[in-house]
Amino acid sequence: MTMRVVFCDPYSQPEPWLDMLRRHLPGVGVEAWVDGTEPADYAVVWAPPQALIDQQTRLKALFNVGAGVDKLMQLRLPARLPVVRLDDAGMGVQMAEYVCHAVIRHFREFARYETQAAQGVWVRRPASPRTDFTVGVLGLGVLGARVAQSLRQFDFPVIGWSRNARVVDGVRCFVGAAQLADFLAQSRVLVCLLPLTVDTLDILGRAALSQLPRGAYLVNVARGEHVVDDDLLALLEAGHLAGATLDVFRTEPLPPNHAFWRHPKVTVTPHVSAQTLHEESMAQIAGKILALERGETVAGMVDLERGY
Ligand code: NDP
Ligand code: OXD
Repeated sequence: MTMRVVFCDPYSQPEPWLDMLRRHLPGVGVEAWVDGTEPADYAVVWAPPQALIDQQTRLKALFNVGAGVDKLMQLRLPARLPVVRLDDAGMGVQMAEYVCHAVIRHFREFARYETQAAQGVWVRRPASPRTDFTVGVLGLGVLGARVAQSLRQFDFPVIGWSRNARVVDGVRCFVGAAQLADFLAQSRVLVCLLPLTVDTLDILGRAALSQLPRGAYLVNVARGEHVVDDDLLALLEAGHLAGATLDVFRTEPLPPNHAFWRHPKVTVTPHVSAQTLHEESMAQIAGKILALERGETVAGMVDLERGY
């Protein structure tokens, strides 16, 4: 019987994705999922409805067209269903350039120089010492480790925090809740690259953000739900935090009346820090489908218990 793959992403047109999957899976039946589609062997999804899970009872694996599986974790998934997320697939380099840009823009005061230039003002500011400009990266997974290593290329001291002990070249690593306070106290810039789970929801509220050194800067490129918006705004107003670059929000698109849009210390981008690339992601997923068919193991398996 011909192998069948269904694709579902309520937020995008399916054709480009289907074309690429078909190209990488010749001889396989690839179709867009609609309510009532016959059970298939594999599903490739982003934020699918519960109906897909309920109706696709023969799936050998569910592939998430993204690195974060928080949307999938809101569904009722059969415990036996293997869930596979994107593993870099071209996102690492994008995340590295986005975060390095945000950190360097802050460190080198480029926003101030842009304002000066617009006013025709020639004023040099003293260079800041780099050795005590420590960047802390929350999450040392596929993307966090890549970002931490990219920041090291600019000689910033880099520290990282994860759930289990990690070794990342040139990065001082902190582990678990017990070492979070110590990690935060040393982070002049805090970069969030955690998955959204019950443990990391609201993690960047007043309690954690207050532990950053006065004048610290926040870069959130993970999920909006990590940050308690009002607490961040209050700490910016109080001058405890110097600013924030935010790519992700609790509600996306960010509502027009949200304070972040107009806040002078906040830079907003529309969830673009690392975009899912059609070609790279479909090639990776197709390769993994073929590997699973050969009985091999694949990277990026999600642990449904821990939620990432
Ligand atoms: P990974 O699963 O590879 O890494 C997650 C890291 O977070 C791991 O180091 C993990 O620790 C750590 N972590 C998880 N829970 C905790 C916890 N409770 N305490 C401490 N550390 C924890 O994910 P990726 O690097 O691939 O992606 C990270 C997130 O980035 C995604 O989940 C997604 O939400 C977001 N993302 C955003 C994009 C955007 O465009 N804005 C694009 C792509 C992803 P351990 O190593 O011990 O397991
Ligand atoms: C992802 C994302 O998780 O695009 O891949 O946010």
